[in-house]
Amino acid sequence: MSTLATVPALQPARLEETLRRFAALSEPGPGVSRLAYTRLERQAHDLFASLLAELGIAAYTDAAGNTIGELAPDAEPRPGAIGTGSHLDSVPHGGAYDGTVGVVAALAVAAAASAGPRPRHRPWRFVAFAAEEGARFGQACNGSRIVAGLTGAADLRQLTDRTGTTMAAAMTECGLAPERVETARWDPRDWRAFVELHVEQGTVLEHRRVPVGVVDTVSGSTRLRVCLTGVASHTGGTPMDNRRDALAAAAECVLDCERLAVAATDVNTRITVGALTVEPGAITIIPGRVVFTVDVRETDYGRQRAAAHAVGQRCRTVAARRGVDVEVEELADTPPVSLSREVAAVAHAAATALGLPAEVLASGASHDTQQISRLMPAGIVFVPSRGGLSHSPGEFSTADQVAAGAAVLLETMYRLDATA
Ligand code: HGY
Ligand code: MN
Ligand code: MN
Repeated sequence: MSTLATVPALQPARLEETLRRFAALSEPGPGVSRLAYTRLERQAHDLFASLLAELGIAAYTDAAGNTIGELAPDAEPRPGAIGTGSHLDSVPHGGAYDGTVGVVAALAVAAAASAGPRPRHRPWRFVAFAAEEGARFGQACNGSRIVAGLTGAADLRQLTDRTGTTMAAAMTECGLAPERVETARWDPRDWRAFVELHVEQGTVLEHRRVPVGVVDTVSGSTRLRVCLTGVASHTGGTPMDNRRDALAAAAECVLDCERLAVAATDVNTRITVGALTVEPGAITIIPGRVVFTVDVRETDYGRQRAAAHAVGQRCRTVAARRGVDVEVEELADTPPVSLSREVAAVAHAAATALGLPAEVLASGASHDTQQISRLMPAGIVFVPSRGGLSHSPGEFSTADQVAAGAAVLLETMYRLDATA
């Protein structure tokens, strides 16, 4: 790798140390648990702001909980800021890299850029988005959806976690201002481009032994909550031909979801039941009520909607045959997006200039940049994930892989800065 490897801020050991500091801000393990709009997420944002402050970069937190720092240009100014960053919340017992790698790399870029000597013609913004994971409230990318004007104050009062706490209440509890999130919106005229570094959360780069990925398409996701209501009754006294077993019906629905995805014509159709609750949940009671979530992913919106519709239909057919009531609720729906070819080309050229092979690929996971791409040209650079594992304590990327990604990110930012 070129001279960038000599940049102190990009050294693997330093990046790994910062990753460890963020990973320590977690509920008890295994893995990292730092859910959206919790005290721990805010502590992570405070750490981000303090690390920027050490570089002389003042950061502010907006009404939605996004934390943003800006480095002013030091050369002939050009209109429109460029930005980089990612999210600091995690799924329960997730990994130390999902989101955090992009924030740590943004800090390294801020350190390298503020040290110079290369000129900067645009404001450079460093962003930690709030509440990117849908694990708690169902909807993903909330902080970035808010800045993109896709989620407003009214929505925050509708989204609830499994305890019934609304997102608005959780935000208020964290000292944020859900009723003022409109003030957090970004003006596209104020921006030139945005680029995010993220772990791949898949196996393409590892299998092809390529250190850098450049994303062309980010999958969309439709998220459903299915409630099946049967009759809770005695497991001994109730004959098999006189049951309305909600869990047996759910089990059939879960397998049908898998069958729909496996039978789909496109490998990017992915359907998963990730959470399921059973009531009353006792060994001697036939389950009366089951609630489960369905996550439908696709790189083509037509297929995504068709797959989500097919899931609902299958659940209704199974429920009708088994005499069980069914409700299918849509929790969130985000279309797939094709990211900016311009930013992808700049990132690819940056990797090449550093002597790093780069591969263009789709992202199965959703990302904040998916929302930001509605406001400005935006791109995502991937680093490999060991075994493709993510949303798991086993999530891992080597320090050298993270350092290579951060170097590509820095070079990409300088190239975007230099564009017209
Ligand atoms: O769910 C996702 O794809 C992302 O990790 N929020
Ligand atoms: Mn992520
Ligand atoms: Mn994630």
